[in-house]
Amino acid sequence: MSKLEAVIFDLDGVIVSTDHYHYLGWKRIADEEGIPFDEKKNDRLRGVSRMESLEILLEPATRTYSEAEKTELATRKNDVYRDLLRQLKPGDTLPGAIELCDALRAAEVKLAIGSSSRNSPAILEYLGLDGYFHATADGNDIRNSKPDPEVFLLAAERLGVAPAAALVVEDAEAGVSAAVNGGFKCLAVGAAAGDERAHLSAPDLAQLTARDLQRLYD
Ligand code: B16
Ligand code: MG
Repeated sequence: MSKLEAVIFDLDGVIVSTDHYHYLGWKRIADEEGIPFDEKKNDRLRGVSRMESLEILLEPATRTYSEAEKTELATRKNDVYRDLLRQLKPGDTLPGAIELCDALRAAEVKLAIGSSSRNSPAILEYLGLDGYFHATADGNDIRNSKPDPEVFLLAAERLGVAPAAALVVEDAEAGVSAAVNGGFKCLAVGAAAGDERAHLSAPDLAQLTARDLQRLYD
């Protein structure tokens, strides 16, 4: 059996709470278009690509949208979201995230980001974390977003670690599916905590030690 060699962290909802900014961005578009949208619906967008998120948002729409209109809506949402991201600064990480990363690093476990977001590089830069992770893979690098495992497989490949020796940390149902589909073990946090497919669940990363994660591979 493999020992834990790497942890691949999802970004939005695991390292940083940009999920609320996504909600505010989509909510603005939904309100302008007269489409019902709430936090519960927003949970379905976690880990899902921008255009697939738009398709989910448009499900209750009373008219059809052309491809050009969809592109315009997604661009408008991203402009609102990018504006909100500018508030981020070093330290704006979720409770326990960096402490756990530092402890894993001290235990010589490799660290990666595996995110669907094309805005990942900007987010990591605002947080002062560009260069902190040993590898990153994000929405700019992949064709198939979660629940396809592509982003996590790419992150593992960039680390030089086999999926069986890497743990994925996720806050999204689609992300837990991606981890399982890729042959990774999964720690589910936040909105995904309690997902029965996960190997461990926690409300956030604050209560977890590096040893808690290593124990899954003993
Ligand atoms: P963008 P993650 C995901 O990030 C978000 O959870 C999801 O809500 C978003 O639609 C997706 O990134 C794409 O984001 O529009 O910035 O490219 O959770 O995979 O880190
Ligand atoms: Mg997420």
